[in-house]
Amino acid sequence: MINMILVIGAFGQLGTVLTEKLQVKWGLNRVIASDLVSKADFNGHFETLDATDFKALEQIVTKYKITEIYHLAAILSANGEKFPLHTWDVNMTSLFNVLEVARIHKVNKVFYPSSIAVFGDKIERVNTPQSPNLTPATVYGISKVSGEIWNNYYYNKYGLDVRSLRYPGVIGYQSLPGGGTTDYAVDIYHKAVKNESFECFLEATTKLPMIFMDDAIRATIELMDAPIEDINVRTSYNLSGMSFTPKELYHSIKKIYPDFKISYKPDFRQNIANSWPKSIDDSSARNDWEWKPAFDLDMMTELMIQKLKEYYNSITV
Ligand code: NAD
Ligand code: AKB
Repeated sequence: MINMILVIGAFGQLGTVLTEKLQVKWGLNRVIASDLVSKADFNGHFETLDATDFKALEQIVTKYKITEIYHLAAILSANGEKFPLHTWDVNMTSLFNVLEVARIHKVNKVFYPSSIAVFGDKIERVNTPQSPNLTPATVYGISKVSGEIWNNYYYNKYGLDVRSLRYPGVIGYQSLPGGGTTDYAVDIYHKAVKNESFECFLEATTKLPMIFMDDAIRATIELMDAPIEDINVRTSYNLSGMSFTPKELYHSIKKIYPDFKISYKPDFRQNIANSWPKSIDDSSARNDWEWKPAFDLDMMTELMIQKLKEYYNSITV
């Protein structure tokens, strides 16, 4: 059977990079990108889609005979706290639509991104295990825990092959983040490269799990490619890249920009960060499908700065 891929939320921080990788892997004609609005410079097949609209989603799935869905659309942690009920509605309605369309139209595989936001204050915050007591502090986290449990239900009841990762904060040069608590770790690089100082909305010592975009995308593709018998976690796999504080990130950047300046002005996002783990035990992913991150903090900093310099030079000439 020909594999046909649908990416929902294709123009977000992760979708931008994942869609391109999937186009390279499967070919331009096998990947359908979708999002709320189109983008003029996008190269490939695109459909405008609000994933909370069941009929619109079903039409795309039948039109292209979709066999695999990457459901990336969501409202993230910081934006979610501004409109809790709307966030619940978007995150859950879109997931139910994806699960139901996939079940009815016999889609082979679904990818669902979960998050380190699923953990709450009842956990070991260092090396947080795969299956602790989940009591998330944000509506975003509540929606992700609920999503994980529904995925598990669809797998057990209908045999739907839903696979999922609990991404840490994702850091990449290709796209901007969309309203999360870990966004500072992308924004800081842009400021450094533009020779501006950076005001951080988290305290200097707030350690959080993070991952470089290349590792996050590779993990996604490796998980989706893994033989079905190797997938033992049907809620969502813990995934680890690295862990650092804003101060440690600042010092990594200062090795390249010694005059770079940072100040700290914590806001409401500090409380969210305080409820999240400092580091993650991802041994289930390592054991089941041989996950291994490649990037540490200094390697990531070097590449982020090199790529962002190229980008800013290209738009100023
Ligand atoms: P993002 O906010 O950058 O992108 C989300 C995309 O979804 C946007 O392009 C948006 O237009 C689209 N979208 C929103 N509502 C939609 C709807 N109703 N219908 C269709 N499209 C809609 O998010 P991201 O950072 O790319 O994250 C992608 C997924 O990964 C999300 O589910 C997020 O929870 C998860 N995740 C991200 C991170 C991270 O650090 N970026 C970490 C953990 C989990
Ligand atoms: C956010 O900060 O909301 C996301 C996430 C870790 O889920 N980056």
